[in-house]
Amino acid sequence: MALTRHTTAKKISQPGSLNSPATGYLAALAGNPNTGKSTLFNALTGLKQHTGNWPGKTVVQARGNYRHEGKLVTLVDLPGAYSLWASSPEEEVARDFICFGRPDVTIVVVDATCLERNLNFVLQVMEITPRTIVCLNLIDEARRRNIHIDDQKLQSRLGVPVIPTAARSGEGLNLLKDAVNRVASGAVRPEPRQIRYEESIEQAIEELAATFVPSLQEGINKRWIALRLIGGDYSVISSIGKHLGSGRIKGEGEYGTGTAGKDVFK
Ligand SMILES: Nc1nc2c(ncn2[C@@H]2O[C@H](COP(=O)(O)OP(=O)(O)OP(=O)(O)O)[C@@H](O)[C@H]2O)c(=O)[nH]1
Ligand SMILES: [Mg+2]
Repeated sequence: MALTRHTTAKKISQPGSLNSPATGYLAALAGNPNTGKSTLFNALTGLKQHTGNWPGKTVVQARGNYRHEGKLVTLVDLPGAYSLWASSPEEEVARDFICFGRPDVTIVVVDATCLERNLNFVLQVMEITPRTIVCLNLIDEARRRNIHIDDQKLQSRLGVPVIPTAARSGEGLNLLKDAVNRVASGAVRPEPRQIRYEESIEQAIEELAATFVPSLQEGINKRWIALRLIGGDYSVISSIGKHLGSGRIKGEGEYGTGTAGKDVFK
């Protein structure tokens, strides 16, 4: 029986739906709008997909799966976002999934015809998770326009796998699936190039991160959380509350909806 939009929306909205499937790998597809994420999603998952809304949002979520070398991979097609500052519902969904959904791999789909503009987003994702793969999509269009990209050099500069693809024709998809399995299984451990900020900021990050409660320290990338807080992005506190059940910041009142009653800071 085909899943209807109604039944799947209910299914996706269950608490905990952000988390990894019980078996297999969870992979997120992220990137700027119009880079071919949904084309890639459709090419990889075929008809094995369902859609619904993200809990509490009117933003559409699409999930699907495929098998590669015996492994089931669940793929989540995230809404297009220019940054992870969470300045729109789409960006908030993308940021929260990458940060709190604990994907085994985040595939950042970039447009090979305007790489430079897309790299900003890549760097932001690499700040959250080392389990990042860059999918250099629309490589056919880049070729047509005589744009040559040295993907090996890009890979060594970024420190994460870079896979050229043309999602519309299927070019490169097998290599992409190989890379997903390798990064998800830990056979390949990317070492993304990290942005190092000026010393005073680095020190503030260290001091702030050391004050987080232990449960937060284990759960997510505390450097990234500290950076967001230093930048004045308190929406991240609300997201911690929603996804990790810890929504309060001492002396600042309630920010999140978490019920565990733990503070973010010690
Ligand atoms: N030539 C070429 N066109 C592609 C490729 N991948 C996607 N496209 C086209 O690019 C356009 C955008 O593709 P989408 O898959 O909708 O992009 P998206 O990233 O999901 O867009 P948003 O959901 O709006 O963020 C469509 O017209 C696709 O057919 C590719 O590899 N080569
Ligand atoms: Mg799309």
